[in-house]
Amino acid sequence: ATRKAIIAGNWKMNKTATEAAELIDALIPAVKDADCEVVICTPFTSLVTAVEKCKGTNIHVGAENVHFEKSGAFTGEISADMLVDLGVEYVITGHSERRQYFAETDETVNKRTKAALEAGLKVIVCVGESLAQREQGVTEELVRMQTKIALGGVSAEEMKRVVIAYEPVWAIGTGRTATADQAQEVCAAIRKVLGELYGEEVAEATTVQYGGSMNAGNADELLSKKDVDGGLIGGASLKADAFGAIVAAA
Ligand code: 3PY
Repeated sequence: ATRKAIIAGNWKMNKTATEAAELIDALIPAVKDADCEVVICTPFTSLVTAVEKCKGTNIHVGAENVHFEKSGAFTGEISADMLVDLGVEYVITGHSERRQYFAETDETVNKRTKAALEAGLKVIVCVGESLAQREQGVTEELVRMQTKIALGGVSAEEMKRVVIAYEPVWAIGTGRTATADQAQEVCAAIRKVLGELYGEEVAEATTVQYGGSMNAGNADELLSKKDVDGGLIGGASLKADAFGAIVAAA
């Protein structure tokens, strides 16, 4: 693909801040020669460490979630301004684990995405179908709808800071990966929706990642596809050598 490829690690609920420091020390040399943009999305508790350690390196730091209100009585939540103030650059919205376990809906994904963009963050918006939905043949319709709702009210200008991650739910943390052709098909469908919403220029410029058990062994083939512009990496992002190999493939 001609667009900027982004390889982003999604650490999920892994690594204490102490462990994060050790992993980042190993990641820095492993990704320093990257041709793509490299991002690590860590738990909130590791963000200060990550921002500090990644200063002056080619690693960009992101959070895994953000609340949509600016401040107030929302016990336990973190606002976009709080992330920006720490020096955090990216945030993931709508990961399927948040949809599945934390009552995330297309509407709240949209609210989080808009709040994050308004605060100046770059946003990795996740969409993807379940196994039942794929088997019913509604993958494309579903992903089109998720993408449209998530981007409601987002301007073409703001799209410069939006990345879409296609993550089939059946491939997340299961070790099952979509085939490169399946990934290509849905990433292309997402780009088509972006074209309908924002025009060809924005659609062609937007990074669309694949996520779901991407690893050092399958990254090459997935990333060789025309509309697959990088990856959102789960388990393999927790090992410096595996993450380094995926980055090298991009
Ligand atoms: C996975 O690879 O399992 C992911 O969910 C990446 O976000």
